[in-house]
Order: sequence, then C-alpha cells, then structure tokens
Amino acid sequence: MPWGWHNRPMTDRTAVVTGASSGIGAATARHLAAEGYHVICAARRADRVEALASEIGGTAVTCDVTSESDVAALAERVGPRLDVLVNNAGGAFGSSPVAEADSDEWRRMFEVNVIGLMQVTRALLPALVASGAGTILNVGSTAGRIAYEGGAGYTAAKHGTQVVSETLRLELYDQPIRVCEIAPGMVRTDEFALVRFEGDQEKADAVYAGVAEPLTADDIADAITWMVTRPPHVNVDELVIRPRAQAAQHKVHRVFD
Ligand code: 8X3
Repeated sequence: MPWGWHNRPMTDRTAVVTGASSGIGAATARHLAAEGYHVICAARRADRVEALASEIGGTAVTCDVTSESDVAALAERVGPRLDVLVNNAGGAFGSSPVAEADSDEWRRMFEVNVIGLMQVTRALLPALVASGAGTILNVGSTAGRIAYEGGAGYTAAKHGTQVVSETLRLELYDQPIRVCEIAPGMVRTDEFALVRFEGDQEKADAVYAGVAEPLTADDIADAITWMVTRPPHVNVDELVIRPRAQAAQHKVHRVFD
C-alpha cells in the first residue's frame, strides 16, 4: 500500500486552525489535538495562542490573516506538508442598517472573512496537496445563507465565505484536497456578539436572551472534528448546524419567566 492517509499514524498529522485564540477556533484546536493532530494555533493574540498551544502540545503562531507577511510566515512555519486547514478566523463588526453603517466595518468584515481566508488557503495549498489527502474546512455561517436587517456587511461577507468554498471545490477537483464548509447558526461564545456590539454586554446578552441552549463552541468543534476525520474520499460539502431552538434566523424559541 502506498504511503498515504490510510497508513499514516494520527500522531503524524498536522492541522492549522486560524482564529484559535478563543471561541470556535480554540475549541476546535483542543478537539483536534485530542484526536491526535499536532495543531498549529494561529491568531493575532500571542499570549492566548501560546497558552493554548502549551496546553494541547501544539505550536503557536502569531498571525493576522489579513496580513500577507504574517500569512507567509505561517506557511513557512507549517513547512512542506499539512493535513488539515481550518479557516476559522472571522467575525462581525457592527449591526447597523446599510443606510447608517460604517464603510470601514464592511471593509474589515470582507478582509477577515473572505480575503484573509483566501490568503491563508493560497499560502498553504502546496502543503495540503503534498499531504496526499488534504482537507480545507471553512467556517461560514447561516448568515451566509440568508439575509437579516442590520447584517448586510456580515451576511455579504459570509456569503463570500460560502462562494469561495464552492469555487475552491471546483478549482481543486483533480487535486487530493477536499473542501468543506460548516455554517453555524446561534452559537454562544465569549466574544462573537461582544465584538459585534463593540463591548456592549447588554446588547450581546440580548442575542441569546431566553434561549435555553444556544450551541456552544464545543458543539461546533465536535462537528468540525467529525467532518475532517471522515475517510478522505468522503467530502461533507456543507453542514448547517443550529440549536434546536432556532428553527430559522428570525424564528427562535425564547422563554422568559
Ligand atoms: C453567526 C450567526 O445569526 O449571528 O455567524 O449571523 S448570526
């Protein structure tokens, strides 16, 4: 049997997770490490990725995915072979309607959710091909499937994440790489809503008010780990995942005392 996915020990497999400093990224790094991967934890906040990498026996790389030089340094650190890339870095900034929103927030969202993801992917593609069975997993959102008021900058960017995933699947169809996208709905993490509302805890809490069990970062990390550990001929193109209470973006079961 040729040297490949089936007979390479798990301890030999490497994964990169971007945006690994908190939330879904940090949880995914932990889950993949528990599965046996050596995880390269990449994020802007050095202290956080260093603490995480030392906790899980991984490698920390300080990286802003919107910086071409940071991404080049990440690729250098990864070296010639990579099994899994989880493009998780992203986020929402602001919630104003188009009539009032800030152009810089739109630009930042497109930069991190779309251009950053493409820069990291482009830089790590040769190493993913060299693995003989690479996986690119893009963290999209249900915001990449629907529209909602006050969300144009974010929904447009996350629709971008979805379209880039489809494009990559077409462009790489004859390469030993699969491209998967996970599209989570309501996930309660420490930072997502807080960042969106510029630190306004009350507004952030209101997103989840009365919802018994929003998804957690661990729920998403568990799903991502399942997707990337399927045999390499199995491509989970896209997986939409929501809490049971969220039947649709605007139809959320909330219970107040
Ligand atoms: C997050 C989902 O509903 O806040 O990606 O847009 S939502």
